[in-house]
Amino acid sequence: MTRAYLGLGGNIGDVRATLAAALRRLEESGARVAARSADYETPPWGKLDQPAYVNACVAIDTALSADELLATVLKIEQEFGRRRTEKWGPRTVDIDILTYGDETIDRPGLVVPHPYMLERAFVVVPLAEIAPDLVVKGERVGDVSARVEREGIRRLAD
Ligand code: PH2
Ligand code: MG
Ligand code: MG
Repeated sequence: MTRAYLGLGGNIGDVRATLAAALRRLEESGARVAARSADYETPPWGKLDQPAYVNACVAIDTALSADELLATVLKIEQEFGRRRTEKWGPRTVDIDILTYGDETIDRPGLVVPHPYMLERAFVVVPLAEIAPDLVVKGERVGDVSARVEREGIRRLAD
């Protein structure tokens, strides 16, 4: 079993319902969700003229290999209507593999740890809620979260 952390987000449709349904699908596909952050409303990053996002992070335990996990999350994105058009553009659901055990993977299509995860408040803030002591690239997630610019990020009630 491998512990992996995933970042989820979206900004089209009823994102909170989509995230919940996507996590149920993930559990049917060989991943147990061990911890889930709250949902957070976050300002769009990268491309500003798009709606606010809802983001969350989960810890999963899985026997899937990293490649199998990637194939699974891409399939779930498709099932929930993800259409890849413009980079950083709006989407129904995006599921990113942030870490996979303590593996370092770098090949086309899969880079783990996710290269920008520690720079993005919409990842670090929810991740710190479930894994403050996780160390990524030598940095403790809770420490990174404490210093990250979090203006406009709002934790949503259940
Ligand atoms: N994802 C992006 C681009 N911009 N902004 C926020 N707030 N949240 C995201 O998940 C996000 C984004 C591309 O993956
Ligand atoms: Mg993403
Ligand atoms: Mg993605």
